Amino acid sequence: MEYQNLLYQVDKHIAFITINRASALNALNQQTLDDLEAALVSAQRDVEVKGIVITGAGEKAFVAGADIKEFIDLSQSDAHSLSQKGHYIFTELIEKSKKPVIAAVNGFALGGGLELAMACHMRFASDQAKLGLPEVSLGLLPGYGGTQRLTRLVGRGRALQMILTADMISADDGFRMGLINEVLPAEGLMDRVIQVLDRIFSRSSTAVASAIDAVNACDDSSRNGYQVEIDHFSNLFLTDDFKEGVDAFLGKRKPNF
Ligand code: CO8
Repeated sequence: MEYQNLLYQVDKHIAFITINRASALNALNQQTLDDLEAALVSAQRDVEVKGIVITGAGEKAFVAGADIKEFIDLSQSDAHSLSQKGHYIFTELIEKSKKPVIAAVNGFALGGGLELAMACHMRFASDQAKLGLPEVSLGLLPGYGGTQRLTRLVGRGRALQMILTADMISADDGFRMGLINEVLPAEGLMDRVIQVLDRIFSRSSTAVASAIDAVNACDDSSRNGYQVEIDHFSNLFLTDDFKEGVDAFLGKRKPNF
């Protein structure tokens, strides 16, 4: 598969998706969104892939937002379709992914870029990263899920402060408010992300997928999250991984999932 604006590489069970428009600070134009969708579908279909990392090319930016230069030609209905498309990719292909998805936030994560990071299951950031939802400074508001996901992650007061002021915050401030899992020196960022994924890969992938779905149910008003947990928990009793996990514990050995 040829991608115009991203790099896709699979190594040791990890699909690395690198948004590759460094000259535009990796802004998500429509082509990049198409590439991202195709790369995520490939990663989901590839049985060799157990986890996904999303990052940005270059040292300056993760993703500096949707491509503002494309906005000029958009009608209201184009903007609606594009927002809807972004929501589909971020929710269905990232947030609901059965394989863990980690954002390696290597620089500016602004607007649609922070929204992309927030759709991922975890966010690890370089100490140089800057985060923000600057859309109101353009006469807009976040359009790829930011009003909802930021509010869930950091609470209404802090979400509204970030959204209404349009100010950027540091990675350390993002860590303090629960937006960022860990802050690392830039040179150690990817090693740490790989280390975390390897740790997850040593666990039961079936249980991991169920846990992601149960946690997602917390934000899904159409489902009772407690019931989802009960159903997944009991269904896991039917799996080989459960038998292996318990057998390994009782036999005082490492499980072989
Ligand atoms: N879109 C298009 N081009 C961009 C973007 C962007 N979001 N961000 C940076 N660039 C381009 C610049 O135009 C510049 O290009 P050129 O060299 O051709 O002039 C190049 O990247 C380098 O940028 P700067 O020279 O501005 O670099 P600085 O270091 O001076 O500043 C900043 C870095 C602070 C990150 C600055 O570039 C900036 O403020 N960028 C815009 C950030 C922003 O407002 N993002 C939000 C966009 S809106 C959005 O994301 C909505 C999401 C929902 C969409 C829903 C569907 C429609």
